[in-house]
Amino acid sequence: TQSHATKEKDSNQVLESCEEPKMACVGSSISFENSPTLAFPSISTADFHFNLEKASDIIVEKVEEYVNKLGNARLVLVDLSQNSKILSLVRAKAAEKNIDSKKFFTFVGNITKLYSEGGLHCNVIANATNWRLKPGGGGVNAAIFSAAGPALETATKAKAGSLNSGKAIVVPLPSSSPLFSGEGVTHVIHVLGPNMNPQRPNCLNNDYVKGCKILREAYSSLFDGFASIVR
Ligand code: AR6
Repeated sequence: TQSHATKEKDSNQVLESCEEPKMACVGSSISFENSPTLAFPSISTADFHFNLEKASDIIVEKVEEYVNKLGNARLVLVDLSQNSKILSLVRAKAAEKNIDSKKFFTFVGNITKLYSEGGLHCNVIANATNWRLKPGGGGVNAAIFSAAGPALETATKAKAGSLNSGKAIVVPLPSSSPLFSGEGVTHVIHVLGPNMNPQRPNCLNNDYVKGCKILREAYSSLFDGFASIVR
């Protein structure tokens, strides 16, 4: 319904003015609950067969690089299962770094239902897409295009017809999309990661020198895209 988006807008305004009792100010520490939040899946590690150890190093490295540049905005790595290997690797590696756990954490849930099923407000979600920026194909791409309805395909086409690997593209989600009205998602950022799956286009044949470089570029491009929305 429209009411969620309205509710969220109101509480953001409250957060800025810091006046209401409902307000999430406790002493001088401001709650991050209504902060701009990017939920992102682990790029390339399922259908694209990218090595999980290497991917988890890169995720933690890039989060560490960006998290303090983003003000009070949050980054959340999401996966479907409690047993997700990539989530546990990233959690363990992030714990060894000096990363603020309010600004970066992992979350188990469907990225298209984070608010309705998980109570987590994420105004921006990332999609691990394909080079044609087309719906379907399985994984998180199929889930996001399906949950967002045709409005996302139209809005995506208006921005670009294809994407190079290592790049991301920010797509504002029309308010007619159920992801906007039901989940409070205002933007989808499509990201194309490196592909190690011989059954998919542009396979890198286990060239992890290239692959890691492209995955780093993909996360930089994703987080730069999120920063451009937050600003
Ligand atoms: N919610 C949260 N996480 C998810 C969801 C979901 N609904 N679905 C999958 N994941 P993948 P890739 C996690 O395969 O490896 C597509 O067909 C999943 O467990 O979606 O970059 C595209 O069209 C994993 O951790 O993306 C491309 O052709 C992560 O999301 C290709 O797959 C990424 O898995 C891209 O492959």
